[in-house]
Amino acid sequence: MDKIPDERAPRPRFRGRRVLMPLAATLAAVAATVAVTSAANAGTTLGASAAEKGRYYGAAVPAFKLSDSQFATIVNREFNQLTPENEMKWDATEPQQGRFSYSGGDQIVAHAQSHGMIVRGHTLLWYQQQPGWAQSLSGTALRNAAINHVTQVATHYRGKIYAWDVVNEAFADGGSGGRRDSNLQRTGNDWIEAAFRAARAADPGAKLCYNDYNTDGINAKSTGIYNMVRDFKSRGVPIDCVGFQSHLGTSVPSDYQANLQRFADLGVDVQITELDITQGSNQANAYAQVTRACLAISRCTGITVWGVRDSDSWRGNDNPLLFDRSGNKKAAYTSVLNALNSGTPIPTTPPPTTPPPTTPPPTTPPPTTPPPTGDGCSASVSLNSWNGGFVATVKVTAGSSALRGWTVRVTLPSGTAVTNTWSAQASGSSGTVDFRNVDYNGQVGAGASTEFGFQGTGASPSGTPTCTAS
Ligand code: G2I
Repeated sequence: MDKIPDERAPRPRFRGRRVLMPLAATLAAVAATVAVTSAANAGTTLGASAAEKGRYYGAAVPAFKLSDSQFATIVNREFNQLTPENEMKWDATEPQQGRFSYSGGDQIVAHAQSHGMIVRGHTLLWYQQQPGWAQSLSGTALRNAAINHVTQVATHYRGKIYAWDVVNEAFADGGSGGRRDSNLQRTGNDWIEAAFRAARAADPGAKLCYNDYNTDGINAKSTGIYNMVRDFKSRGVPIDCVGFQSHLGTSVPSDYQANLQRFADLGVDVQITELDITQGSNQANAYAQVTRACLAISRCTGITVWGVRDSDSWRGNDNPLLFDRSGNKKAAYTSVLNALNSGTPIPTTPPPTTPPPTTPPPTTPPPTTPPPTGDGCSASVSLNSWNGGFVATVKVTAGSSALRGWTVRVTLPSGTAVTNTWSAQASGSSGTVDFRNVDYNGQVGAGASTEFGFQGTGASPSGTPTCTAS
């Protein structure tokens, strides 16, 4: 049986009991209790009922609405997970390159923590909601900026995020099953795995998810994502979960549960991340179907609705949420609560007895001695290492003459392998590796710099790389 749901979550407090243990222990313990005491313990709120089934039930919230008392009352009463609706997106967190702004996201994290709720981070990289400066970048500059963004934001929130939507909406709609064209995609097909590796390095305790929409049934798009996840798992790219946004019309695809299950069978958790369903005669029933599908899958760890009241929804007049514009519970709400309370409890895996790791990974600071300047260029490496792997960012600086091309030689410790390189061409994957410039970054003005990066498994390289102009 799968272990549910999470050994890494922050410490939540659920209604009615002070809990000072990790979410997994909490939820599994609660589920175990429920298994023997049955319906007498039926929860009276979405969060409490979901917790009894070993899940969370959450909502997307914008920071500014937390001071709306009607909104906050519902949020605090009903949910045990929050997702910032916009506050952790690239345009919000890095409005100018290298200048980070965390106020909105911090506010939501603080609210969640003080109310015993966990946080889903949304989202590190997305083709939309990019700051203007990123929209105008391409190639190496964009790749490096994107990886830096992932590293900085995930580091800022390290230890506070249950799961990150590392990459959002990277697959195309329609029948191709392939990637969506975007500035990020044009930096190379490996941009998604580079982002996941950087996120893992920055916050090894967060679950790392891929998140998308129109993936709720078995179709070309969800199958494209399924193939990517299978490939990532087979190559050791760190992915832990897949988010299904589930912005639904009036019905739920008949193969909704089967689709979630096929992903779970790949060895990742699944989560419903942005649920909303058009109001109509089937709304309450459709909400119950989604709830039951999640409860039927042991690796479905929770559900998030994309807003609280219908007036909070991004979907105009669809009225797709669980509370009406006055904050009253709708029929859909009751339907979800009943489905949560009547669902089968999760198989009761005993709570983990060892606490989750709380120490951040060792981060090796960049070397402080200036690199050698022979041969017309120099290279310095900055490392983000963790137990078993690393991300290296290498800065190549021209000497007093401009470069027309460059090669950086790195000696890897025995047992270390390069698994992924961007903005350079690697001569091999182990031992002494030469990284040559690619077309767009060979020319570097006198005294100017460019960057490339690589990721690897095993111990990180420790010596100073050499740079040769060509
Ligand atoms: O579009 C619905 C969702 C689809 N999946 C990814 C989600 O991140 C996305 O959420 C929506 C938010 O609900 C909207 O609130 O994403 C939109 C685009 O980021 C959000 O709208 C934007 C407006 O377009 C901007 O004009 C506005 O500045 O919200 C921004 C902040 O209020």
